Amino acid sequence: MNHDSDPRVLPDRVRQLVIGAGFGGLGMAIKLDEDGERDFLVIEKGGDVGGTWRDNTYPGAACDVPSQLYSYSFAPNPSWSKSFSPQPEIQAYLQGVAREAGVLDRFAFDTAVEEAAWDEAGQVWQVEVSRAGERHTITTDVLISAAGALCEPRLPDIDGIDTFQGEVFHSARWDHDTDLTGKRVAVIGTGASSIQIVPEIQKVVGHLDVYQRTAPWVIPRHDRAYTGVEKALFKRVPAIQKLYRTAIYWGREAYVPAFTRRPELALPARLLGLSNIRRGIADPELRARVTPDYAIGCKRILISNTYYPALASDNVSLVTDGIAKITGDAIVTADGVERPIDVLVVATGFHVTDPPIAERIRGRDGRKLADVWSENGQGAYKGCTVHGFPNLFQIVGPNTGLGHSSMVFMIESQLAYIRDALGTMQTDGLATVEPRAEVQQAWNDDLQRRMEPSVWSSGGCASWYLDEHGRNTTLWPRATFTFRRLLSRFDKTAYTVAPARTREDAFA
Ligand code: N01
Repeated sequence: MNHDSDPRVLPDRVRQLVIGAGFGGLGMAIKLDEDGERDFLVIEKGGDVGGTWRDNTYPGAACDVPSQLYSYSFAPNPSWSKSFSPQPEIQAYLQGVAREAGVLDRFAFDTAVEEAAWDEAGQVWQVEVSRAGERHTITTDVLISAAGALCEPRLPDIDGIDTFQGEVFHSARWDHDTDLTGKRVAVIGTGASSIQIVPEIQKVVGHLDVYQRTAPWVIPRHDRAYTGVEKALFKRVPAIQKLYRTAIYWGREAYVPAFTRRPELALPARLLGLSNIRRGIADPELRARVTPDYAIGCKRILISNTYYPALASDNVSLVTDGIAKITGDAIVTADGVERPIDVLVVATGFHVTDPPIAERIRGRDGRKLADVWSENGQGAYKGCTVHGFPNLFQIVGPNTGLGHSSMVFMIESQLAYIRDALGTMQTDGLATVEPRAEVQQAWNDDLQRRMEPSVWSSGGCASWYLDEHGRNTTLWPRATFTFRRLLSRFDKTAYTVAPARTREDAFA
């Protein structure tokens, strides 16, 4: 089926249905199109492409991976204004890539997946979607979830937060109608989002309280604008831009052993973090309160030159006492101190180890993916496929996250794997592929074994990398080039496959 005619009409059947239009879903659409697949549909609950880069519009939002690397290898952008791109540039980049690829006619925006259920008899997925209050069922041979790991805000469960009378919003749902000028504002959380927000809003608020539960490690941000000469060279001599990208890739990859096997190798980073504190803060007492008491790298390492100076400003208070409750107009800490505020910003992260999309996917025996994962934590084969869920592929699935390099590299590795899987299904006349249980188990056992010496396990911190069982089900514990190699070919022998009833029935 071709949707060129009217993308607003949802089809009844497509060969591949992709969930999400962020880096993963958009990349998949472009590659499917390149492979000659025309009969696919991307379902996106938001109104545009971009995923996390569409949603996170808070002041100061920017990437902490250089954009030469944090961009598709097949769509270099010679016009990045600086080494670490601000959010609006990344969002504009994704919009431009989507437009130029000519795939947007197969995107259904403002459309949410309600439930996707595997139909064993028909060997297809039945996907119920909703748009503007209307429900529609789409049948698809292959379901590709690119719903994203950092998409569903995690709101803090603090006594009384619902009774707060002022403005309250999550960092990923920034309320641009709220003018912070001269207001008393509180930010809860000191993660990657918060440390970008705090220096920006400090400039305009009347007073800012920053609630820190755990001090993050923050090292300097080596950011700079690209010169006109550089940009012109990137445009005229693409090989030079590729060289930049390659150099950044290998520079980042050199950090891997310090995270995975030899945390002591991170000493230079620790020293950088400590000197960043000294440079940004003069007060010894404040310095002590922002100094982390766990190994660097255990939580995501943050980069900023402006966070510590902002904390040291006259109109900012760092609050390290635990939050006891929130009243109609104030935050009360465990020591009984009440700090009145007008606006509350919660920068408390996302549902990563319990992705909400898993609540909406039902496998072969009718069980929800979330229920299967609730037993031992989320797990997949190659971060991509799951036993009991035939013809389901995930992009940025379990244990594919990174603390040191670009997720786009991981996404492109998964795109290659999925494309090869689809190609194999076509050439071998297969209706279904499903990873064998023992193969998936062995994959995850190996991952968990590799986690043991890592700083994420031994670094002495709690982090969103770990699930409720204390297992790291989010990060990839090896070199990223190893991930790419392992996913370079679809390994049919790891799968239970079912032939199509007729050649025409084959996924083709
Ligand atoms: O979220 P986080 P984030 N009471 O989970 C605190 C990516 N990202 O949105 O450390 C009080 O890191 C929590 O405290 P603690 C990046 O991968 C990338 O900042 O758990 N505090 C922590 O300080 C990043 O890692 C960019 O003790 C509470 C904070 O809230 C990921 O997104 C930019 C609390 C949450 O930090 C998430 O970052 C931004 C409570 N009840 C984000 N609950 C780039 O530049 C939580 N906290 C690419």
